[in-house]
Amino acid sequence: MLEEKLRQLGQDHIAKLLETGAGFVLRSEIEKDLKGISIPLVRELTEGRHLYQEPALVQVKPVPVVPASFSASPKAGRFRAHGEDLLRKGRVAALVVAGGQGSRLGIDAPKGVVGVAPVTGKSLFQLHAEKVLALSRKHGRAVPLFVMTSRANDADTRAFFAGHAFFGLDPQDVFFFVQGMLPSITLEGRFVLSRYGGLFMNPDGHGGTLAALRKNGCLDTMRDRGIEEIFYFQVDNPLVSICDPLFIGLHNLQGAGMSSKVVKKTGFDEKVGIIAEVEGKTRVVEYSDMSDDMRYALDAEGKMLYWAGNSAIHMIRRDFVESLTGSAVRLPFHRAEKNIPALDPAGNPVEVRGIKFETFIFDALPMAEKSVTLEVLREHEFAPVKNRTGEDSLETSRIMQSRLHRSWLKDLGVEVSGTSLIEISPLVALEKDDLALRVKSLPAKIDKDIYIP
Ligand code: UD2
Repeated sequence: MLEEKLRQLGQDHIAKLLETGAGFVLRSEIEKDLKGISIPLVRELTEGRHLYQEPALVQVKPVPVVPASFSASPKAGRFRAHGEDLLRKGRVAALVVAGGQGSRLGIDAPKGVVGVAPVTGKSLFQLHAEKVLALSRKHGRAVPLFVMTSRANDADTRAFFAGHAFFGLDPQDVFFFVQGMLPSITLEGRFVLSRYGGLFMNPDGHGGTLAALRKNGCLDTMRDRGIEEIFYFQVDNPLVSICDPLFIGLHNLQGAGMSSKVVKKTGFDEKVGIIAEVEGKTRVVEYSDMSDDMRYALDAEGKMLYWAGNSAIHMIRRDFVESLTGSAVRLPFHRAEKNIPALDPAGNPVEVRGIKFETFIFDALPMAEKSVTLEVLREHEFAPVKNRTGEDSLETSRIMQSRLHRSWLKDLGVEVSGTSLIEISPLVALEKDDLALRVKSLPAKIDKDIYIP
């Protein structure tokens, strides 16, 4: 019985409200909220267990990084060819985490529907889907796309894909799966009554991807389809080079469980996590966990020592996810305090100070026996859309997308005016070499905004 379950969780105040039949408390909503969540886990979290502990950061050093220049070296060929081979054999899936809303951008919709392309205004989802389609055509084998949604945006995300005919992808190759939720609690460990009559819940963070893959049967689907490797990326980065064969090859040939792409931090104070070796293990050290000594540390040449910024692009072996989610090992929960819109025991709207719990995908890195870290150039692969204005905004991202495409055209001998916005469809070119094959169809000179479809 629901009241009993709540009492087991130490949440007598909600049980009592249910018993008194208060009209603003909806039994059906609370039942829905508690369905599928692990009662022991929630109990332990409210008791302060399984929480992330800041690493001691005593034995820390930079992680060995494969430099961006490696990509142009003759040695890269073997790894790239291996990655391409895995794509041809259908061994790789793409996975985008898209549980977030576009609230920071001022829209109440899944972030993936935000229009970001510099000329056409194509959405993030369209750009990602078209890249996956182009990749599938290029390698003669469909690359399945897994889309992680959250309770708040699952229906809208599915409707967006359906409403756009899956952007040309075969719907059989697109898999939506919903991440888990956790109740937020007050500073005293009590559940919060939401304004909708249920509990105030929050998505369990992008680390929830791993458990959600198992729970929703995606790992079985992957196994049935022969998928061995997962290319993981965030919905907000339109420049991501999905299933980059070099990255796949480096990670797979070296037998890594989880690998990462890093970009050079723009400066000591850029607020991104960095990848470092802590007590012999590769891990992300969050910006907020770095001491000043670490943040401003210099190498022998006087350059930033911890420059390897986490781009949140990873390769993850399917069997690594299987072993993690099939064991008692858990990703640690990070707690974040925030103001929560709630109802008081009399049903009046109030704001309470509360805690949400989230796991982060990168906390799986130290659990992998091996990990490869590959540097990529920010201007080629990383232009996330986070804010409305300023840094990492729609504007900066559009400029970066246009700049990259302009550089491809220029390198192929096209004269391009400095002010024109340039957009090349992923269906035409995923990289410069693809465009080189079509060089004859390109204009000799471009002096206005142009979309090359
Ligand atoms: C993340 C990283 C940061 C840096 C940056 C790169 C964390 C804590 N920080 O910062 O170090 O690498 O990205 O862009 O991750 N998401 C879900 N479900 C959730 C939470 C997030 O699907 O419960 C997705 C979300 O849709 C987005 C991505 O994860 O695609 C990142 O989420 P964010 O925008 O909250 O992360 P951010 O920018 O704080």
